[in-house]
Amino acid sequence: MPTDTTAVAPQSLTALPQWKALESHFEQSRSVHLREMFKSDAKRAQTLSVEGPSGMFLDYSKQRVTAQTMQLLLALAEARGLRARIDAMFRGEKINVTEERAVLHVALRAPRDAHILVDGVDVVPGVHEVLDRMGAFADAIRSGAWKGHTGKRIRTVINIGIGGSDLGPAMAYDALCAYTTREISFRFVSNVDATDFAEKTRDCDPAQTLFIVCSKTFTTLETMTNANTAREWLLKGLGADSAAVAKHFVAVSTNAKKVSAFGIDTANMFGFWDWVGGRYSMDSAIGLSTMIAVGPTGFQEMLSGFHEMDEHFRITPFAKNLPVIMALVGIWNSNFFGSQTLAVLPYDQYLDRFSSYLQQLEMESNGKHVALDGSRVTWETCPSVWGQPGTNGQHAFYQMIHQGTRLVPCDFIAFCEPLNPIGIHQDLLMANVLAQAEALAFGKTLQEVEAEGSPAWLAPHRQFDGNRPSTMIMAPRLTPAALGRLIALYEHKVFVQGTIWGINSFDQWGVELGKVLAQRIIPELSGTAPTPAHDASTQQLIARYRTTRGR
Ligand code: G6Q
Repeated sequence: MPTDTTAVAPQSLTALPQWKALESHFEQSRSVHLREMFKSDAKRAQTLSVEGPSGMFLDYSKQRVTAQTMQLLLALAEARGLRARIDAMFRGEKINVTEERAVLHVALRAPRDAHILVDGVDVVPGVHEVLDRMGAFADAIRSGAWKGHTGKRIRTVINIGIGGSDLGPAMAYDALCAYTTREISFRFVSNVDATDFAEKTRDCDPAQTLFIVCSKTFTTLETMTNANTAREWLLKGLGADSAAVAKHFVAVSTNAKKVSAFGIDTANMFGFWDWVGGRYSMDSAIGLSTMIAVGPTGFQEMLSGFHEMDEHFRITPFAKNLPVIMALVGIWNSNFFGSQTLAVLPYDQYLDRFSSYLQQLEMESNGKHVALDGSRVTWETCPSVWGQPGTNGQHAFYQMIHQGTRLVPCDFIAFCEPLNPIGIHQDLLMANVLAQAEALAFGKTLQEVEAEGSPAWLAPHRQFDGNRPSTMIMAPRLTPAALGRLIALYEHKVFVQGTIWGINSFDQWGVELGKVLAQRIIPELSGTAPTPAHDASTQQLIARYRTTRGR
């Protein structure tokens, strides 16, 4: 088994004196209401807030923590060797032990003059070489210099990929929509359900469509199926031979052999490396659609934002370190308050897909029950992560957050300056996010409800306990750089939590399982395989499918 010199013995987590200290602190402080915490400490809002890079402000004073809680959590982070783990990641050590890989998404946004070594080789020049090629290609598509097979310019870019090769680019396109060219439309096909491909291409002209096939492995069932369908659609639409593929397909992959075998010239391939995990890859060549949409300069701004947060994470003392604080607050909620979930609620319509993106980042990274040494963890790990933009959610699921029986910690994300300054919309948006966080924290007592004139029988229904924790992330404006900072914030938060839980945040064996399971059933559905041998339930469902399809 590969050794990782910085890994702390995972079994020790709940036996650590720092953990025990947190347990007794929890027993003493668990029933204190946020109302009392604010009343007894006039400086609480300032003490439990921190300003990060470029005005990114984190107010966690509405979390059920005190300065002492934070000190104890910080001591736990130290005991888990967080400093050494961060340094090991940035040094390019192979901290992804189960895949024997370095974890270097931070190298994707390192400046040109930086040096980061993997197996003695500096990876930074390679990163910039690919960025430069992407830039030239993006410019050619944006300017119309790149022509399709019939000589027309490209008007639709379709990214074909799934999971880490889809969620990041799709999210970033929405998030940065205000900065995108409107000359080209961008679409994302991921699902193996043909509906996805059919609906995304129904109004497209093949002569003006470019497919970016994004797949780290270039073997993923969904992506290869969609890519093959796209090739057939293109050739049929153009009545052309396979030479047309070169003008309408590019690939983003680490697997040049498979890319060639598909028929894409490797001159039209943009590479990345095994030290970039799928869910950490949106700022690699996987972001080619993003770069075409916002231009090389916009993409570079996004990378600078990522890098700014990387540097903040790397050098800022933990007590003022945004990702560390967010991670520790999350540990407090999950492992001590026992919350099973985290709602991420951006008050910005452009961040419509942000929670889906985070869902993968957090749940695929830290949804693990095996510790680094192979033992089973005896503590909770990743909560389920979900959400959608406010104010929409307020008219749907917030009821449960306010008055349900479970504790649902929330991350609110808000930007002060609107990107579409129309009327008073922005003030209304901000008033809502502030009001929600306030109501969750302070609630409304029975006395307050009765004082408003509610009859006694109705008052309990209108009463709010409050004491429901939330963090507010407030930034000046949603820009490419701000998006980079925000994503890096969550990436590093995930890493800190994985370090404390003693798990590998960078493998995904659960995903690998899904990639092979269906393979066995495919021929059984078509009736070409010998009699299926499954459990009785699966057997009955296969039979039913075959009958319905007349097989
Ligand atoms: C991400 C995961 C997973 C992966 C997809 C697509 O971290 O590994 O979501 O990105 O399964 O894989 P390919 O890029 O290899 O097609």
